[in-house]
Amino acid sequence: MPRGYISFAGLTPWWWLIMGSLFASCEATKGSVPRLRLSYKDLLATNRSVLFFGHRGILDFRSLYLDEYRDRLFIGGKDTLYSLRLDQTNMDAKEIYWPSLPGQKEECFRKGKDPVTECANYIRVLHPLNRTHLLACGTGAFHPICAFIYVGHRGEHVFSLDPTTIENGRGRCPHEPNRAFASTFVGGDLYTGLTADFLGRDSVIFRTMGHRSSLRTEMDQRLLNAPKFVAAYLIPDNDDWENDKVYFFFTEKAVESDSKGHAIFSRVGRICVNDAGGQRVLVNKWSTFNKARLVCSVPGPDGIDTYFDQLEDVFLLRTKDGKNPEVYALFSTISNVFQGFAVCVYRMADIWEIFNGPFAHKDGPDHQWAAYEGKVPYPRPGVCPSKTTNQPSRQYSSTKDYPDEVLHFARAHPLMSKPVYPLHRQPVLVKTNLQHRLRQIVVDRVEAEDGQYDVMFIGTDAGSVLKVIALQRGNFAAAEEVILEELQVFKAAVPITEMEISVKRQMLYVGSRVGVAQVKLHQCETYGTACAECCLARDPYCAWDGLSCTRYQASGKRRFRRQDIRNGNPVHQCLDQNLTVDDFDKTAEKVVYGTEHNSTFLECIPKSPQATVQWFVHRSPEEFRDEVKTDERIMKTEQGLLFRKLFRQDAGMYYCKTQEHGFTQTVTKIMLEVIESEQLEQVFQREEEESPRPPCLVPDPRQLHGQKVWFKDIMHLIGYSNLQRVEEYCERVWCGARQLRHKGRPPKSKNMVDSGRKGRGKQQSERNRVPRQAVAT
Ligand SMILES: *[C@@H]1O[C@H](CO)[C@@H](O)[C@H](O)[C@H]1NC(C)=O
Ligand SMILES: *[C@@H]1O[C@H](CO)[C@@H](O)[C@H](O)[C@H]1NC(C)=O
Ligand SMILES: *[C@@H]1O[C@H](CO)[C@@H](O)[C@H](O)[C@H]1NC(C)=O
Ligand SMILES: *[C@H]1O[C@H](CO)[C@@H](O)[C@H](O)[C@H]1NC(C)=O
Repeated sequence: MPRGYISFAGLTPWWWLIMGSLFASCEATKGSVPRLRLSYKDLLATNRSVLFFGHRGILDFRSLYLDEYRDRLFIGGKDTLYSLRLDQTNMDAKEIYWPSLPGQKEECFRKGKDPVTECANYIRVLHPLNRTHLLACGTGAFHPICAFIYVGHRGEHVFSLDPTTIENGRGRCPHEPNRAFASTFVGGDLYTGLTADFLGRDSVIFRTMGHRSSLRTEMDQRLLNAPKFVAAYLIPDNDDWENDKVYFFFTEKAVESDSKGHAIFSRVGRICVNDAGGQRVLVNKWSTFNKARLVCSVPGPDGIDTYFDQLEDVFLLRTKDGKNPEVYALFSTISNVFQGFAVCVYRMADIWEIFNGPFAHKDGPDHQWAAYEGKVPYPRPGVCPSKTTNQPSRQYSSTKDYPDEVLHFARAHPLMSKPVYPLHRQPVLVKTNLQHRLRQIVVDRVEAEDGQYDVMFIGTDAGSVLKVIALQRGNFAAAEEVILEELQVFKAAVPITEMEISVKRQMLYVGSRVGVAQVKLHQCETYGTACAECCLARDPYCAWDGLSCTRYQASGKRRFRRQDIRNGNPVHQCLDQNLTVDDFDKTAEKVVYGTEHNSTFLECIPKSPQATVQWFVHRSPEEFRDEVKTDERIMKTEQGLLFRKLFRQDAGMYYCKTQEHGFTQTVTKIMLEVIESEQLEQVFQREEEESPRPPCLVPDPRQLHGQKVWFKDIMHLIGYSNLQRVEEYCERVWCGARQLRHKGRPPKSKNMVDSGRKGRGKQQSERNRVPRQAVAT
């Protein structure tokens, strides 16, 4: 219990007690449960997400390119490419059908590959080529091909492939539909890290296409050792373009690891854009390639660190001035013992420092790895030819001028001695024992009332996206995570393989095998209609504007804005507002019928899983409202109140009230009617005696009033619209009852409320499966 609580409690005024308990609950809250969970249906119903599944049944999505200049989204799937307009609600999807070259499918099959899942043209590379064209490459049924796609100028919506531009794509696109690779297009050149051959053995970083000479890494395990490429970016060192470098992020087998096993380490590697290879040594090979280890670890209780060594995804958070971007990296553990994920943030300045530091060196097979302490030749390997290296005394204007000594040294010392540590030397986010794996990350830096927050969107392998912030309190304390939302973007639990963010449009683009979703980064009104709800959400995008929860604009007009990301304390923020939306009379009322001695369920799902739920009952006008006493018979569950056996005295008005950080709210009001067993018997008997027609026929609803309670109740529960179900239900209960009664046993029935609800739910989900926007052509 926090100290504050006790001192408050020492002072007896009641309001001190209340304040104290509010702070206590505030501090005790753990952020590991999402504050808001939105289902697939919720997202579609509120227009939070729009889905695209392609025109051919299955998209088999592989790649996307978000074109903010043209307001278009380009999508690569199996044998198809799509262009979607983002500036219109009907996205007007245009399609290009681009199968593999004639004969390739058959050859692929002949070589033992799977005809359904491998022998097709999976489009995996999409880059802007120039003002009118894109570069697209596909696996071409294990025979990679590239082509130029005409997409027109801004404002036009044209989309076509010129078949005369199709050429061999080897070294630019993997052969396999799923093998990891990374590429980036810089100044007319394509930089690609991949395995470039049919057998998947030639791991290489290539430069192809442009005016610069084609280069590759040597086939040498010291350079790349069974790498898995994750990302590639151009990140300039400074304003001098001659120093521009392309960075590759990957994992590989670690040569320098002490452990005898096959340790996997994560790396950042880089090359100079103006590398031209060597003249006599390293001809047509990279002469400036260096790499360093990326460390992401947490200290364990026994002093042994836990390392997250497998890189899952990398996001480059660019700053407004373009300098010093931050590298957000999502890692997983390799351990068989437990599954863990972590996000570490690296500053480019720290990465540069490591590349300026000592090289790793090993004298021979029996020696240890250590920092190289001898004289490093000039120009230092890894330094790009520039004004600095091109002095009158020593003219190195190209890597072709570099002395052989430099190139020999570079070839033997690609690895830096020191690893790169993350900001604060620890992850900003650690997740263990999750039900699902984390796959993708994008980050948005958001201005809020009390500072700047990096909102992380993390894609899982269960079709969902987590929206998370990490609150850093001091440089060395572990960050506190707050999961703001969990969005079930795809109905099926499919892995999310691609994510892009558009800050301009405030949208997230999420790709999985089945399709692509456009999801709004925020929808503030979802948090509720009270100041306290908005505040508790702790969403940096949202603030209370005096009337509702809306998008927070830092630079907006000086209006009355309430927001408290750091503490999420509504007491401070909303003191003059109602902290209690507890109007028992205003809450909409539902009626639930239960049968005596049967089980019944009153549903109440709080908006926030972090809220506590209380149930109250008002049994008769003479009695007071009481808290429901739970026991073996009446149980509180996460979804509501369960009566395992209903008594007639349970009838009454039930109120479900939630409480979170001092904010209370009546969520649901349910009138529970208990159908007594004698009543039921009578109905059955009357049916049998009076009615010559089959009683299960659904009568005209207008005749129901005051007549047969039994039918009326069912109709009420299931809804008049679903006559088929009424009949089914009726058939089951009534006919079953009659048979059983002949055998002298009471009829059996399921909970009536339940069967009605399920029927409706299913129908709705069918309807929602393909939203109208998604099928637009
Ligand atoms: C969602 O969008 C459609 C079409 O733009 C619109 O008709 C509908 O009212 C929207 N629904 C909500 C809940 O905003
Ligand atoms: C873009 O590249 C294509 C293919 O090389 C070429 O045909 C086209 O003219 C170029 N467009 C512009 C605007 O340079
Ligand atoms: C607070 O709630 C009361 C009763 O529900 C209502 O009369 C009052 O107008 C509310 N005040 C504000 C500021 O919303
Ligand atoms: C509910 O269950 C009780 C006993 O389990 C039974 O006597 C009664 O007929 C059931 N009611 C209905 C509607 O099936």
